[in-house]
Amino acid sequence: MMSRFNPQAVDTRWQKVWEEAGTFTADTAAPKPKSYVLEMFPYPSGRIHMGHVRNYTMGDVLARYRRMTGHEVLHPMGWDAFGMPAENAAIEKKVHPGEWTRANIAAMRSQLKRLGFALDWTRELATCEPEYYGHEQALFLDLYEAGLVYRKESAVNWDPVDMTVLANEQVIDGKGWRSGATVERRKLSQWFLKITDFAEDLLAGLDELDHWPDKVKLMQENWIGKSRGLRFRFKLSEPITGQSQLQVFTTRPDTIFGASFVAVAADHPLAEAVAAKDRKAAAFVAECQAGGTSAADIESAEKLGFDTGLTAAHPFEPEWALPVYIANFVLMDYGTGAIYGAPGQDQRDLDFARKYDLPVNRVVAPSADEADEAVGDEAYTGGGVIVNSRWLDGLSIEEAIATVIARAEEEGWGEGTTEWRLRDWGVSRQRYWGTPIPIAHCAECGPVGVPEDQLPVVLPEDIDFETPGNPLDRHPTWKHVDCPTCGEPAQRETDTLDTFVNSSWYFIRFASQPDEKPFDKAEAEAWLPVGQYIGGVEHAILHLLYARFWTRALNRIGRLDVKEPFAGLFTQGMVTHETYQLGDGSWLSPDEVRRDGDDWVHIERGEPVTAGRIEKMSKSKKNTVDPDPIVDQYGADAVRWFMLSDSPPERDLPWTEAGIEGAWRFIQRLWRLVESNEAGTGEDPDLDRKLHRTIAGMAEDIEALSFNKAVAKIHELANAIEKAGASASRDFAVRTLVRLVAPMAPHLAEQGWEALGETGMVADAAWPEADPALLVDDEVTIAVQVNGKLRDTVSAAKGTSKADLEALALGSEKIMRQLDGGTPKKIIVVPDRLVNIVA
Ligand code: ANZ
Ligand code: ZN
Repeated sequence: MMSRFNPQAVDTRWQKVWEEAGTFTADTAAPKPKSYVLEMFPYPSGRIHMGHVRNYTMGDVLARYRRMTGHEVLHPMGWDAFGMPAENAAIEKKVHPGEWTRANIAAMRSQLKRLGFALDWTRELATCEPEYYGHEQALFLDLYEAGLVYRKESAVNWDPVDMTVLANEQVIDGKGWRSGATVERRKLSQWFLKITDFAEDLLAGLDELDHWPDKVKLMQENWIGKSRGLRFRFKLSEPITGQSQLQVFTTRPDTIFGASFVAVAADHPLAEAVAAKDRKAAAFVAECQAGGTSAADIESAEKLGFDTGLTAAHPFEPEWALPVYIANFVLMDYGTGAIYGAPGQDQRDLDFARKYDLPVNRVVAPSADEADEAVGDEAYTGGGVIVNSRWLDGLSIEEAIATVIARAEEEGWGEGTTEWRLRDWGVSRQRYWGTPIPIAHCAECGPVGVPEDQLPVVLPEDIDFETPGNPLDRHPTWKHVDCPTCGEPAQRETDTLDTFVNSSWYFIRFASQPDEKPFDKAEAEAWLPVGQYIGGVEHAILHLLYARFWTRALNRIGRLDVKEPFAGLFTQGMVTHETYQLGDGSWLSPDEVRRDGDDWVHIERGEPVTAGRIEKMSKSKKNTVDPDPIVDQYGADAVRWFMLSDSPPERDLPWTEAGIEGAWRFIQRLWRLVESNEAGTGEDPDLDRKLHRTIAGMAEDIEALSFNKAVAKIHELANAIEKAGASASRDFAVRTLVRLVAPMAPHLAEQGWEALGETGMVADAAWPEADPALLVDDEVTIAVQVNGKLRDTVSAAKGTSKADLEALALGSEKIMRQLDGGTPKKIIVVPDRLVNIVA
């Protein structure tokens, strides 16, 4: 009797079987090749979304496939559980961040479990638990001891109403996102990690990451930002605070004859000295210091300057006195915090020059003929030759750069240098829900690391969010401790670590999780590096860079031999959905609208709805689809199948009702094939060939993460099986099909494996082997000639006998027409190649 595949019963059944058998528990001691498959762990925001489902399905297919190909697989899952949303929930909903986070984790864990992912849940971790962050504190202290952690003053965005430091993204148009107060720039003593120590190595290491997308490597390269250039000193018209020179940095010394002004950052000592004597200058500096600290804020702001009245003498033309400005677009912490502007060749300098009526000279042109062309509103930033530059004229940009650097070094007023865009990583956060920084501040001893036997420094639970500011700072008792060194009263550090620290080493803790230390070296190295890491491209820069740094830092202090954490990286596309809007512009969710012919209407109100662009699913546009009801209705396998089938994994996947229904119907079709299978006899060579090609092709596709191609091959194979009559080949093909779909549709596969009377679980079965003999093309094309001229081709099985080939050739209509009833004089046959008829 035929029955429908019933995922509601089947899914939970097999999930329980896998769990009870510990099928996906990774065994470090297993004598098999190891494979570490990891997807970026989620932030426990409350519910999983389709983006998670897609990401984790891809990793799951690879993990299950690797198991079937004889690997011991580590495929863990955990929670990136510290961060601001929990604190916001605490303020808005009056629930403790820990309670909110743990409830979300529980909800999301059960959502993930319903999808049947082959995860090793015994290694689950949440970064907000002392069992995790205590080890992080120990690692932080190790790095402190090794000189890779230090403290320095640094500017932060300060919200004077909420009395808190804001992240750059919390500053909107210069105002605090919650309070609306104008944000101030304040200096605070903060903790930094010396990522710049590794700049060269982080850059060089990219070359060896053959299994990373080029675009991600390029983004990392740009972020690290290695620039070669010249540092040199201008002589000032009068000394200021004892300094008669001003040092600038340029990457384009070839433009030196185009210099028309000099500018310093608002926090530059020269600016401060001028401001001390001049009220207007002081007001300008204060204005620059208001507003956000992010590079993007600075980049987009209007270019403003203040003329200090000082001038700087041009190094080659001392009589040229260049005005010295304080400018809002010059950053203090890059290069020397001072520049010269060459408006003909730099857009920012041009905007500035036009605004303050400074000379604009062209010193680079596409060719020497264009030397006199005026510069309009656009600076010329392209290549070409140097013009209007005395003895540099006619040189290429590169030659001119080298020439100027050589002269500066010879004459002693400058040096060729390398500057890095990469800054040390500021990890101090003035918030509660994060890893406490394990330091005590003592009046006598300064900052002292908390001794290992006093770790973890646990976050206090009894905190209050009613009053503004950092709850750790305001806590009545928590921060008061005795100095670990001298025993005098001291104060705990009340800053917590950036959550990116949590995600910089979680993959190591997954690999090895002893109680007494962060990880065991040998055990961790049995798994590391992660063979395949999968996640969103939004983490292409910071998370990956920090994890690469952290791994190198551990390597430097001898804790690990590996340097690169992720051997393979894949960034998947997003799940998208059409958007819907009412006439007033308000967004509607997909379940509030229905189709009406070619139009859309609001289900309850009947109002017309405009269907808009297909965009990434997001709460703000209400175009999300919750996975839970979809799993209820269609089952895990259909959802997984749809996530894999319709688009290449690196592209966006538009969610459609038709798509998920199609996947569901195909799952049912596969089930019918299994259910109706009968043991036949005899061979079906065509089906055998199709099967073995599918086996080989799918292995390649899965290894290349081309899941949509693998799915397409399953479709073809299913078609071929459906068409074939009963035979031993067909029976074998159905059994093999079940193994082939096991990574993608694991519940159906287990149920089918059992229904076919196979033993054990399909999850433990071996990936089928392709027979090489059946992979070669065994149809050959035979050329048929008449008197040496090609008249037709026929196809035949390889190895067809001479007599059969002769008959085939003579049977061709074209040849019969050629012969026109005559009898051939002679027929020459070259097996597998040609038949030549002499007429
Ligand atoms: C003169 C010049 C002429 C420049 C020209 C550029 C183009 P990258 O390549 O990113 O390293 N600069 C240097 N220090 C700065 C600071 N602290 N804040 C803002 N801008 C700064 O950028 C180096 C270039 O950025 C330098 O080269 C300098 O302007 C500017 F046609 O010098 B250039
Ligand atoms: Zn002390």
